[in-house]
Amino acid sequence: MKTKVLDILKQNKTYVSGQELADRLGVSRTAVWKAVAALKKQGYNIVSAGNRGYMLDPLDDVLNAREIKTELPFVFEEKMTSTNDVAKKLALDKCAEFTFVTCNQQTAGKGRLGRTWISPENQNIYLSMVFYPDTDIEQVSQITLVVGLALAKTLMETTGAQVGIKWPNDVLINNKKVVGILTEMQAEIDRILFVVTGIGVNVNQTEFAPEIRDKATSLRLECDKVFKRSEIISLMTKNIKKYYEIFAKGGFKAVRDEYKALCLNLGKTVKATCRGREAEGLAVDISANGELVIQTKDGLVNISSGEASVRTSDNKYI
Ligand code: BT5
Repeated sequence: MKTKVLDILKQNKTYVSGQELADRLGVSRTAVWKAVAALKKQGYNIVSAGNRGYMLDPLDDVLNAREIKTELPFVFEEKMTSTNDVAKKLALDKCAEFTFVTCNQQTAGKGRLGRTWISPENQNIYLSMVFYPDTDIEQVSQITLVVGLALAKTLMETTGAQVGIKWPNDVLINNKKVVGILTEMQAEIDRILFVVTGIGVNVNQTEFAPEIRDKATSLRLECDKVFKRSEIISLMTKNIKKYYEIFAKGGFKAVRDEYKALCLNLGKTVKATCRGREAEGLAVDISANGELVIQTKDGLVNISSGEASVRTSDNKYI
């Protein structure tokens, strides 16, 4: 009943009277009123105006299991500590490949190297997907690049904005971070048990904490529009699976050209650090293994993981 009321409200961009809903569904107006009250409790912003009836706020962005349209298996919960941690538990129980988990809020969102991912409720996407790669351990870091590419493509398609990838794991719009990616794995010496890649997308957030205000942004801030997280999730999970399958079959080199075309580092001066080693110079290539190739004053240096800040045209490092 609730679903049917919601479907009708979604189809109509304007008010639908309680009587019309009752007639179409063959129930009483009280039953309609109760269904609307229950939907509101679930977070749907249904406005009611006197005798005009009910309307679903067109800017509504409710994320729940029902709104996510996908063929992939997934778990949704309102709140999780970190979607990566929940996905890792599922992977230990051998869930299907491409299972994803997502929620409205993380209470312990993680960045890389023990950093924090700020994860306020009901505005952004927090999502992790499980993979069982049949590759060498050295290739696992390439999964971050493949997922970054899938995300950049998704956001370009969704927003039409100029989206770029900052090697290895950030997706930026206007030089500000809109997506962060964290890949974790469990492995034995010669066997990968599973890989979990977590993605945070700033979607409708408009205020950022002072410590990240200068470097973070959201789709809403950049495009001046409210986006529906469920639609982005449907598309991004499809794209991640698509690009992962290309990678699983053909290796990173199969997606390298597409990655390079969107990589912001290339042709710019970069400062890279990898486990305490530093390299500075012109970023000239992304290798067939996904390494950042830097022309330093001492010759070419390949960096396989780590950070790489990029010098922008106004001489700032981002
Ligand atoms: C990342 O780390 O960018 C990886 C972020 C991965 C987050 C997802 S959310 C779903 C899944 N579950 C998790 O627990 N994590 C993943 P890193 O490159 O280390 O960047 C972290 C830095 O980005 C922080 O130190 C802040 O400076 C900044 N930051 C934190 N929260 C941010 C946000 N919401 N938007 C933009 N920047 C942020």
